[in-house]
Amino acid sequence: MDREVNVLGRIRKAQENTLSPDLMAEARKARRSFMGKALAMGAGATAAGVARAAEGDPKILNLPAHTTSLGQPVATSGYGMPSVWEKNLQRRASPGLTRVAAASVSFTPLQGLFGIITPNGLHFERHHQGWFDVDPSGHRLMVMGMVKNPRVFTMDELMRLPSVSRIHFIECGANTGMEWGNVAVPTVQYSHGMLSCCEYTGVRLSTLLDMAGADTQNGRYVLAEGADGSSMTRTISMKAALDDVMVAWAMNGEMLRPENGYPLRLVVPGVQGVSWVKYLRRIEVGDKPFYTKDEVIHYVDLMPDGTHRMFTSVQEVKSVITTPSGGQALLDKGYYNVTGLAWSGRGRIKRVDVSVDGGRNWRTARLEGPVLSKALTRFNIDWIWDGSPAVLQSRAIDETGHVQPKINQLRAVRGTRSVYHNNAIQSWKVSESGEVFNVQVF
Ligand SMILES: Nc1nc2c(c(=O)[nH]1)N[C@H]1C(S)=C(S)[C@@H](COP(=O)(O)O)O[C@H]1N2
Ligand SMILES: [Mo]
Repeated sequence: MDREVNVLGRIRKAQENTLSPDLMAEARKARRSFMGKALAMGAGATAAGVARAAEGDPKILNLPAHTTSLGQPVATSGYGMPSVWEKNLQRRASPGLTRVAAASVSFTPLQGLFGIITPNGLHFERHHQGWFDVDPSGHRLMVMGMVKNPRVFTMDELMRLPSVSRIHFIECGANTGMEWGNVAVPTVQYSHGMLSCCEYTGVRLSTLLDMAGADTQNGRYVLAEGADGSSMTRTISMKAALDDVMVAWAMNGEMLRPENGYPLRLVVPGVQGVSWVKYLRRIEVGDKPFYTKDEVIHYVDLMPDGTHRMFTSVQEVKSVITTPSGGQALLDKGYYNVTGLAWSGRGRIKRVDVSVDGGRNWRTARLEGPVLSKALTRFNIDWIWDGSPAVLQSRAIDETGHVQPKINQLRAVRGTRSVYHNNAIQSWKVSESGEVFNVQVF
């Protein structure tokens, strides 16, 4: 009996790789002799014997354990985690991109996401000097400068105020920056992954400015400062501050993650990520831009005439195909759902066109709802791949009529010495083998 079971065990293992005719014959033989013995031993042994024999025979229904037994008990983990089968979907840092991991970036795996919302654990991270898990009981937000009544708020005081929830994208001004000169990175995670989109909950900055009696006539600028040692500081306009800027404590239904500014961050819809100050501790109203270190040196664009463009206040219309994208492989000819994301700091996405021949012909993609202002918009389009080489591109147009440019159109205006604010059309080449590569098409 032991011998029979061993034979069955070995065959079953082998079947995980191949089902050679030899092994099939051996399995049938082993099963016949095993069944005979089991019958001879009487009814008691039969059920177990048949079950074991079935495991060895591919023609008998072999039910997986999850259809025949009890599952895990509740609360195996108090905070739910993704399936073990999804463990390769991770934020990733680009090796060698920065010298210090505390002043670096981890990229969102856009190729593995669906819809428009970025799960909190996969939100990209950009720190100028590392992240902290700040104790909310000791955290304060000061509102001062050109205000009648300077105020200091605790978290409890802020969270009593009327709150709003809004879905917006956040994109680092350096997103796609490595692609400015040439093709630099292999996948959409590294080329476009300094991009996320969440539902934020918090109080409108205008509410706080109102409570402090801000001089919104002469105080045309607002400074936001973070509580990390680099005291990240950025100027925004009073116009934006009174419009849709939020002081947020929540992201996708839960408190902010420490990496993303817990317990408080500024949300500046449509504006580059650096203005979304994390660990927000101070708001100052002033009558001119503050010209802090973070705005005169960082995230500036060297223009063709040699001047530096500062205070880029809007992330221009942009899109990217996330599947198929660099590093992926098409398994066979035939139907594919080409999918991607489009966004604009100026408002809603109006239309996305997709080309499969490097920009000669364009078809209009389906926009999936909801199509929200200053949020990611998901697009899909049908494609039958005939097995020949193809170059996939997407081109977004926003409600203000701005059209996503080709890389050479962008270079014509911005020159060749920029890093930041690259919203050019992305090209993915599908080779005959089905492998997908990052390429530049002029
Ligand atoms: N306090 C503070 N705020 C900060 C930063 C920082 O280093 N410190 N980085 C900024 C930059 S450059 C970006 S792109 C965004 C990134 O936000 P995230 O880490 O939540 O993705 O935060 C911004 N706010
Ligand atoms: Mo950034």
